[in-house]
Amino acid sequence: MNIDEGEEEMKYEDYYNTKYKPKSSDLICTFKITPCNKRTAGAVAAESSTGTWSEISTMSEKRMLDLGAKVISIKGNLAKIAYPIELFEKGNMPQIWSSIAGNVFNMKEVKTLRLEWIDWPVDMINSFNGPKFGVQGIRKMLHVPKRPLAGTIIKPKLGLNEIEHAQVAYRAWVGGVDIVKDDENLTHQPFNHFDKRIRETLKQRDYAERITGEKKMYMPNVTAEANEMIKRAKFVKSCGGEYIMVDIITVGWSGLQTLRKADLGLVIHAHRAMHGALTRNKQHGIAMPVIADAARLIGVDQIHIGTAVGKMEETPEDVIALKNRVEGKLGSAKPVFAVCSGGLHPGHVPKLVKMLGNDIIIQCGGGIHGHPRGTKAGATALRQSIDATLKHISLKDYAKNHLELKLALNKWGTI
Ligand code: CAP
Ligand code: MG
Repeated sequence: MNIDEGEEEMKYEDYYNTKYKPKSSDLICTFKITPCNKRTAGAVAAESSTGTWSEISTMSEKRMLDLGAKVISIKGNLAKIAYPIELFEKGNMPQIWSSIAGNVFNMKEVKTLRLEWIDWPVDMINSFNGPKFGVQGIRKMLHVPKRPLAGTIIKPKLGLNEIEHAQVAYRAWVGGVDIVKDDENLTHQPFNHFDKRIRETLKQRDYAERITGEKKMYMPNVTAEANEMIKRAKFVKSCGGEYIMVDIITVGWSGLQTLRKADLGLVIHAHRAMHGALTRNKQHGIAMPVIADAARLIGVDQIHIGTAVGKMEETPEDVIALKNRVEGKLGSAKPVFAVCSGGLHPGHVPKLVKMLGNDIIIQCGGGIHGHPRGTKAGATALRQSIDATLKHISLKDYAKNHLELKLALNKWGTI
């Protein structure tokens, strides 16, 4: 640290400043730090703002600390750090994360570090596009004002050709799902070309809409290099598509911002493949609400939040907190539609609705395509389960005169 005449050598503890009154324009992070004390929290504040490990001769200590982040509180292993907004480039999510979620995770000063929560200042929130549609916009597009939406993922994840893919989608739509999506790793493979898949599947969507009289949606996966994503999204739009899905972690904040800023008028579904590498360890990494905030500010319309009852590792408390976060107040950003997916089948619906309410999209992959009578019956069983739940009839009773649901419960049970 810089040592003016007679100044003491600067220390990480200098970034600890509980007398600092955060401005409303500050961005405030809550970190779980092990061990958590003035030095370690100060080190996180320094390294994520203006400081480094040594005194320097290029700036006075006062200027470094004035502009720098301040540790404003330590409670147990949680430290709150306030960042003057001047440290960031508004509207630049990659830069914000390079600061608050960059080097700090690898510093020897801390044994483990987890970014648990961000309080975003309005100026920062307003520097992003935010969701274009959100929950109400999607419900309006689908003409489904209240009930949970039913979705499926074409399975197997990979391997079907374009025609087979489209036929499975058709069967799911006529069986009763509202939304069909590509799986997270299906993009443009030798056995399934993007453009042909989109054309064939949207054709089947149109047939399914005519047969059922219901609005149906297809979510093609546009995950790719940013320019290619824009090209693919424009192609989806040119074919009459209304939705795209993107793997937000693997494309990164820059890719997602590029896609959103293209403002193509398409609903953006955020798949979070790879999030577990960041979120699963409760001592080290980044909590999912922080990732969801960033995706929402950039402007996704729906996002996976987990299920607590399916195949992925998460607690009901985490899933409920995440649901509350994605639809809760975040400046003027629209509420984002929570997507429950991962090991779900029709027997899970009552528990999901009880835990999370009706504003959820229930997606079943294996839980539809693994139905004893096949995809169409699996989709029907999911809709029957949703109908029973909304009518407050037990699935067991409803299954007495709904064969598809009965067969699903025989195979997978209910909880
Ligand atoms: C679910 C899924 C989803 C996961 C993602 C899969 O398929 O398509 O990608 O739900 O997890 O590939 O596993 P199944 P999360 O219905 O067959 O399990 O929603 O937790 O991000
Ligand atoms: Mg998947």
